[in-house]
Amino acid sequence: MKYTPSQLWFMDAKFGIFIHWGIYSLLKRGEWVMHNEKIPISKYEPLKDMFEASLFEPQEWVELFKDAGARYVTFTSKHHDGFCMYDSALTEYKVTNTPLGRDVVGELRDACNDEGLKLFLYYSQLDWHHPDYYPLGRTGQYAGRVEGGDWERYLEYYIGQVRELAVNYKPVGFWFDGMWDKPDADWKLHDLYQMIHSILPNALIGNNHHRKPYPGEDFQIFEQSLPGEEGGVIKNTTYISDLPLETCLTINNSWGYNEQDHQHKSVEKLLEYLVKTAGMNSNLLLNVGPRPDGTIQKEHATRLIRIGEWLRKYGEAIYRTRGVSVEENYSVTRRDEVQYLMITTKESNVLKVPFKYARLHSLTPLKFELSNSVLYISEWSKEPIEILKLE
Ligand code: JFZ
Repeated sequence: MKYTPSQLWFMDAKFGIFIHWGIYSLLKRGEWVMHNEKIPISKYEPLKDMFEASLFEPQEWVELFKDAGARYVTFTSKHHDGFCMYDSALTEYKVTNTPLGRDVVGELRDACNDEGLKLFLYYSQLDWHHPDYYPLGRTGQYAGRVEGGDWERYLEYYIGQVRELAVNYKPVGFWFDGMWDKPDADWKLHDLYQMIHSILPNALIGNNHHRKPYPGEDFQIFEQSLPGEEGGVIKNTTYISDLPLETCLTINNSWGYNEQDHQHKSVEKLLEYLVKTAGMNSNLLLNVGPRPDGTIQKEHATRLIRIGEWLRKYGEAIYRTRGVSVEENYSVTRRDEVQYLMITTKESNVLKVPFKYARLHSLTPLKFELSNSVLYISEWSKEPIEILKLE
């Protein structure tokens, strides 16, 4: 497949940060709280009048993400609850009408520009708030909307919002989600994608619909599992296209801030995901769910800092590489003639490896011998992942 310069940049970037933040954060029970707890709009809407976020500092967020080694950020401009985290001209249900009263997407875009990170905008096509999102799909039946909205008018609204996001914030791309709520509905995808590419010809469009990519999409998304893996709760397509790939992952089990969720993956586990996604020729989009005050919980901030320390030492095995393979105990990436063998599981110290090369040296301090494509490790290093470089 011939890739565009934007797609090549994306595949070289390898690592991004996902941000789920909105008025749902105030309830500290994740981004699906409105649906999961059957909260009607009349009870949910007043949350916006409590959204102060007094410690919201986009510069600090972006400095942390840059320090983590991320090359881009994907931010929730509107999630399923329909609340807009930018200054939309098409609704009053927006962050500029809260006590915070600031254009969060605008300020994040500026902070990203200042730090040289690129910004993608997540946009939910599913909307539990809009009166014209009708007939209802699999979700949103507890919102208490009047029956009988006008679907064509909803399509005009959501495509209109994506247009204003494209024109006003010029993101590097869009990350759509929610079509799975009404899988057989006409979402006017062709018009949507054409409109975006007419305004931003180099924009990268992805859609988390869990199906084979549609024409006009520039990268393929996998949720919470490696490309090709069907996945757990969330069923991904096992079809892997030729498009650039991205795997999105939570650090714990929640996208939006969830104060009860202490299932934080270890740094070692997160590095294993980074190495395995790279071996699968995929990017890793690692999520944070800031707290209602705008700060990022320390369990997640410290893990990002540790990932950044690792990438400053071993980033050559990740950035600007392409995936070769993922085996049980190791993954392989390559850049031109150089290959990187990254051992993720230190069970056996005898590894059959697909290499005959002589010029093999390790980036991590492990003691080894290679003979006839068998690697004998006599002493492991203290590093969570052993890296051998083949030239
Ligand atoms: C979706 C969102 O619902 C979730 O809140 C988060 O934004 C994540 C990144 O993407 O997660 C999904 C997507 C698809 C299904 C369920 C949750 N599905 O098809 O059942």
